This record gives sequence, structure tokens and C-alpha cells, in this order.
Amino acid sequence: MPLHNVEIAKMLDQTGELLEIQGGNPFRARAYRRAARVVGGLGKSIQTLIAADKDLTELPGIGDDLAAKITAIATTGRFDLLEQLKHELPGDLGDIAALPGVGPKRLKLLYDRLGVRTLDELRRCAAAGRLRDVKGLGGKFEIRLREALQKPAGPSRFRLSVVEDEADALLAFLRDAGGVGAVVAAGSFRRRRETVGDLDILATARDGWKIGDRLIAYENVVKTLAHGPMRTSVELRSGLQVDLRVVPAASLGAALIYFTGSKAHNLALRRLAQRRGWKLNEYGLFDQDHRIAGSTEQAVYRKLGLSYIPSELREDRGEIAAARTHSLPALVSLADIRGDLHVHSNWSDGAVPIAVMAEAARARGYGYIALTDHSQHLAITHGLDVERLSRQTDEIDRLNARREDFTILKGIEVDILTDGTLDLPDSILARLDLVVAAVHSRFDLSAKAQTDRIIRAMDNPHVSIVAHPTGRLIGDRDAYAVDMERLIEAAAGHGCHFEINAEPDRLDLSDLHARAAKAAGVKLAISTDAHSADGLDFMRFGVDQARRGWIEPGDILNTRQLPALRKLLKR
Ligand code: DGT
Ligand code: CA
Ligand code: CA
Repeated sequence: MPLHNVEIAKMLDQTGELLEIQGGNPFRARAYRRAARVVGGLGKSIQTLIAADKDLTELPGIGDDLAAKITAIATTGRFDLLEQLKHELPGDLGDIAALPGVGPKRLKLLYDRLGVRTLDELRRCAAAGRLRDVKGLGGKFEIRLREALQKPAGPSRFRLSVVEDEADALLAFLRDAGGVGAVVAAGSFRRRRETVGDLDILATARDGWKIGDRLIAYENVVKTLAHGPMRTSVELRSGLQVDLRVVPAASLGAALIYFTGSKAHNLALRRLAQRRGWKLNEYGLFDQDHRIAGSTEQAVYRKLGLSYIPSELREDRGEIAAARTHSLPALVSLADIRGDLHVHSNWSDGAVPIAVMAEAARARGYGYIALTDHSQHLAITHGLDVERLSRQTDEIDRLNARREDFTILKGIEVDILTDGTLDLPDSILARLDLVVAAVHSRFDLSAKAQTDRIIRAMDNPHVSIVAHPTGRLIGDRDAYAVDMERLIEAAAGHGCHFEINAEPDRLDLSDLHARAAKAAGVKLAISTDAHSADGLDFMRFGVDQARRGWIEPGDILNTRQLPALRKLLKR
């Protein structure tokens, strides 16, 4: 049975961890971890890539060996190396290593100091409060571990990109059935939240049992949780739960509003209806027993005196008041994007040459990209020093001379060092079209030190954009401590811009931070941080996040034509 990206990523990550625990070649362990992140963050499913005969070695950091292994995992559902590694460790240590926060050091402490070999022994130790007796096993770690031990296996929330993979395939499968009308995804997925708890699907169908039967027959279903003529719930192999509801066509709009949510948005709408003496539920908008709207969302909103509210805004964050005065923002959309301002090539840790990235961007209808490889401090990425960067700019000049209709901007993703100075001298930065600055180290500084550090970087007039400003990796690493209010204020004062990094595990700035930046007049770049041509397709997730942040085309740098963009990049 074929596996999904999340599951493949988990196996690769665990392999990296076990290799590290064994203490072998650290680069090998790191390569697996990195491959896990790449696979986990892909815009397309590995299954699709393999089916289309795509060369997996084009993905960043994936060589022949890893490509073969990933293909084997994806097609057989098993990973022999991982099984072997688990087998080589005593007891359940292989599974214990997969728990959150358990790395090689803590695993060794658990084994040496507490004699833990099995999950049962670990549970007993945690319940008896013995973890905190060992330095390094108490505090937050103990709390997190207890939670993880209580929870059934598998992640409880899924990244949007992962659910999109599942949803695309599943919706196509359901639509293929006979006698089916609309089949639409609702819930947090339709609101484009960065993570999704479960997937809600609405359908109209002649026979509710039949479409439910078809869902149950889907190849990735492992468990049926409920089955009836109006509702079928299943669990997929990845652990994702799917709720399918069959509704009459006359109620589709009302049901879409209800099941798209959010709950807070729904409650506010219902209060609005009640004030007019009406009733709103998933079947329609009713005046006494008479349905006055229900077949489309537009009709329901209109009857309530509201403009149509895009799903991304339905969080009860002021959208209803704005819809009442017809002053909702005209949200940015993918079609507004004219270029990508954060892109890597194989000069640092990207997978392909500059020309390939440029061609891929052009094929997506863009007029420009900014090449922003890493700077020297990030040695592991083969970051550029002054000499290589100036050779790269020559290369870009040569490539640009070949094309009238497309421009490669010369840029760098320069490291912000611990003290807030930049990793390359001003003399070279001055020669670039744009400088993207980012924190890649010392995530552990105090909020004050981290904030000061980034503001100091923005003090450098060559810096145009701060990339992934909070450093979070969704589900993996929290944002570093930083005072976002002060950062936004400083950016506004300096004419510096922030990035919404579109990588599905970053989405950094988040929706709320983006909205706060907009309120302060700070402009944003929506950038993919692509390390391969396919990575450019992450743009849509960045746009989703921006829409959730009430962002309009005018708030975004890369909706501009090149001359206007150049002006904004100059400080
Ligand atoms: P999730 O799945 O945790 O990412 O978030 P949602 O928003 O998809 O939530 P879910 O799956 O529990 O329910 C789907 C939608 O159904 C939710 O957005 C709003 C609606 N809904 C669920 N429970 C209630 C409720 O008690 N009252 C109202 N008014 N709506 C509800
Ligand atoms: Ca849901
Ligand atoms: Ca649900």
C-alpha cells in the first residue's frame, strides 16, 4: 500500500535520529533528517512524482541513494534500514527515540540513569515523577513527554500542504462516482489554516449511502468511524480523519457556511440572524418555517446584509463588521504575483542551476526572481563568500543579457550574526539588487537580545527584507523569543520589509503578524525560499497565509512590476 509524504518523512526522520544515536557518520544522519524535511514540505506527493516518472534527485539534498530508498519506501510501505536500526537497539528504544524532545542525549539518560528500555517502563517512570530527578529530563520536557505518551500515535494536526495532497486525491476519487453533484472541502482546510485537525467534506448526491460506501472503499482508509446516509467518517493511513456529510442541494450554501466555520464566525452570523428574527443553521436561513436562503453561500450572506466573505477571513476577527459596511479587503490572489524574491540555486544548497530556476519562474508567468543563496556563515549550505558572490553576479549578468522579458535580480540571503551584524561586508551588499537578511543560528537568545539583534540588522541600509522573521517550523520548532511589535515598528521606521515565507512548514510571518505589519504600513514579500523548481509552487501557501492576514495586492512587494519594485527595495 502506497504511503503519503508525512509517513515517508517520519520514517526518514526516525532513521536520521537512530543513525545519530548509533554515533556513526553525522553527515549521514543529517542527510536523512534533511530529506525528511524536504519530503514533508513538498508541494506534491511523492506518489505523484514517482507515477509521473519524475527524477527525485532533483529535490534538494536527495542523491541517487536516498532517491532509491524513498522510492522503495513509497512503493512498499516499508523501510528495511529503519527496521534494522530499531532492531539493533535494545527494547523499545527505537520507538522511544521517535517521541518529541527525545534526542540521542536524552535517550542515553533514560537508558543509563533510569534503566528505561520499553515504552511501559518509560510510562511508569513518567507517572511516578522520576524523570525530574535526572538533570535534563525535567521541566518542559517531562510535560511534553507525558502528553505524548498519553496521546495515541500519530500527529494530531496536519500541515495544510499535507492535507491538500490527501484532499486533492480523495476529492477526485469521490467526484468520480456516479450520481454525485458537488463535492467540496470545508472546515479549516477551506479557511486555509496552516494546520488542519480533520478534513470536512460536503457533498450533494442522489444516494447518501452510496457516496459513503465509496469513501469507505478508498485505498487509504484504515478505519471506518461512522457510516450512514448523511454522514460517513473514516481514518486515513496518515492518521487524518475525514468527515463526509451529504446535504440536500437546497441547503448546500448554508451547510458550506456552517461546516467551513470557524465556529466563532458561525456564532456571530447566527446572532445577526436572530436579531432580525430569523434562524440560521446548516439547512438554511429561515423566517419561521420558510427558507429564505440556503442553496448558495452568496445568497445567505446577502440576505443577512453582508458582502460575500472569503473563507480565509471567517475567524470572527472583524470580517462581519467589515462585510456589513461593504469594506472587506480585496484580498491578494496567486494571479497577482509577478515574481519570487527568495530563491536558491546549486551555488549554495539549492538543487539546480540559476538558469533552471529562472526558466521555471518564467514558465509560471513571472517577470523576475531574486536569486538569494546563503552567505558564508552557513557552511553546511555551501554559503557564498565575497569572491563566489561576485562571480555569481557576473553569471547573472550573462544570463540576463540573453533575455529581454525576464530579469534575475542579484540578491543574497545573508546571515544575521549573533550581534546583529551581517555575514558579508557592505561593499559587496551595495552591489546587489536586494539583500534578504535572516537568522539561522542562536535561536536561544533572550527576547530582548534577539529583538535587538534583528533591529541592528535592519539598521544596515542595504537590508531590504527580513526573511522568515520568527524562525518557527510548524510542528517542529517554536518561534524564537522575539518582540514582534518592536520589530514591526522598527521595520516601519526604516522602510524595511518583511517576508511571508511560503514554505508550508514555515508560513512565517503568520496571518496575525502579517496583519499587524500591514496595520503599521510595513510592506511584505511573499516568497517561496524554493530550493528546487517545484519549490516555486509553494507560493500558493504564502498567498493563503497573506489572505488570512487581510493582505491586499498593494501591501505586497512582488505584485509590482519591476521598476516599481526596484524603487521599493531602495531605502
Ligand atoms: P480543525 O478540524 O480542528 O482544523 O478545525 P475546523 O474548523 O475544521 O473544525 P471542525 O472540523 O471541528 O468542524 C468543522 C466546522 O463545523 C467548524 O469550523 C465550524 C462547524 N462547527 C463544528 N462544531 C460547531 C459548533 O458546536 N457550533 C457551530 N456553530 N459550528 C460548529
Ligand atoms: Ca476540520
Ligand atoms: Ca470535522
